[in-house]
Amino acid sequence: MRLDKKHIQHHNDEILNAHQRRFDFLSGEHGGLGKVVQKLIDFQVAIPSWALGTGGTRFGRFSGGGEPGTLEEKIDDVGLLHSLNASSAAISLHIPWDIPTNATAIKQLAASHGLVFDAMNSNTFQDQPGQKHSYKFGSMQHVDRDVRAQAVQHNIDVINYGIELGSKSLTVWLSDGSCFPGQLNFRKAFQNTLDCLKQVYNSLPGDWRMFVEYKAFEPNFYSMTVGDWGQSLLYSSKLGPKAYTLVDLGHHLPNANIEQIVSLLLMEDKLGGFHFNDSKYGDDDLTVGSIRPYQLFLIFNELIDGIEGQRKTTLDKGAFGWMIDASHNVKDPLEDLLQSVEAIMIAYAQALLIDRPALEIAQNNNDTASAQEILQTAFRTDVRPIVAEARLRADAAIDPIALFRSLNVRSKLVKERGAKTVATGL
Ligand SMILES: [Mn+2]
Repeated sequence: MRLDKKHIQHHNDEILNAHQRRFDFLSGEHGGLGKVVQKLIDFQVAIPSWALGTGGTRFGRFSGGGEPGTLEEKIDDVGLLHSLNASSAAISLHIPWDIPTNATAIKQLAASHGLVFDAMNSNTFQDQPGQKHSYKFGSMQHVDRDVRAQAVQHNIDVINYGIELGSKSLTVWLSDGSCFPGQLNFRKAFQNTLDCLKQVYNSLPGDWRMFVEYKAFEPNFYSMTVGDWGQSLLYSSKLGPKAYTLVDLGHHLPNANIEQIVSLLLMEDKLGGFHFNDSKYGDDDLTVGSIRPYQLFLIFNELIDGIEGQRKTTLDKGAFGWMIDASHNVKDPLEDLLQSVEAIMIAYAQALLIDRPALEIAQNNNDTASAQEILQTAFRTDVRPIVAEARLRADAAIDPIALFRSLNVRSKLVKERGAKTVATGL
């Protein structure tokens, strides 16, 4: 379904006065909010096709109904999100779950929603029907060269689908690893994986980038062949300048200092992008900012310091892949995604309010208390009116979830698509 512009207009008119009062108060407190608002308008976060349906665990899955059953419907859902928040102008596809049968028509449909295609994602963590070789014991690390060749060819196929759609990057996440000591020769696994990644890298078009995503554990529970940012950085460094490390917030061991990892990857010009989510225990794939909003804020602090501070460019220039990678087991996926994008925008806005010159002085004076005060003053500012103002200026909804609910979007989708549709390939 498509949102009628007049619904947004009506919604905004109804709450405009209350919003304006809050935004005016903040404008009085902080100078230069116009620039902050513009940065928020320019910042776009991609939505992955697989986050549009209900997720599940290995114990079960409870569908909410009305899920997009086709690639066209997935694009429609991201289009809906984008018309509500004006911050979700890209969709990230997963092959083989989203193979386009008519790339031209799919591109046109996406363009009609104002969407482009973000990173393409390959899948060598599942066996597909009719597939010749099994990935049970890994893909690119596999002891059998035929399995490795199959994994390489799949990634090349994914690149070719992406070329047709106008994508410019490939994300490779490998579930490869081992569950028990002795199962795997670590060095051979690394070498095999590197050789395969090199073949994929050599198939990248000149203007493409490749993101090597790491994960500490699961589905393998003893070793992962791309297990942490050090291993990913090793691969991406050996591959070349088009290869980067991708940070998924849920893919670290507990209490890892992700903001420090981000700052070092940026310094080395090897940060490819992000998969945003949140977690309490592991790869929980919870709504961004729902558990550790301060960590998210500290990450944006490093992003701004490393990108806008050192390199004189901004976060919105398309040099990085920003994507949500979450799973929604108990919430409406579309509401969850609206909350996730909002949380990202809030963290970004708060980080933009940090008094950077004062922070640098505090650091140079070893004034630890002041440094903390400066960060937390920004973090404790309620910036939601700034984020809402960015949406208002971009012709989107001041309160996207309220509008989503008042229009009964989900029940309309259930009516349109049925209660038993399944969106993901999992
Ligand atoms: Mn991810």
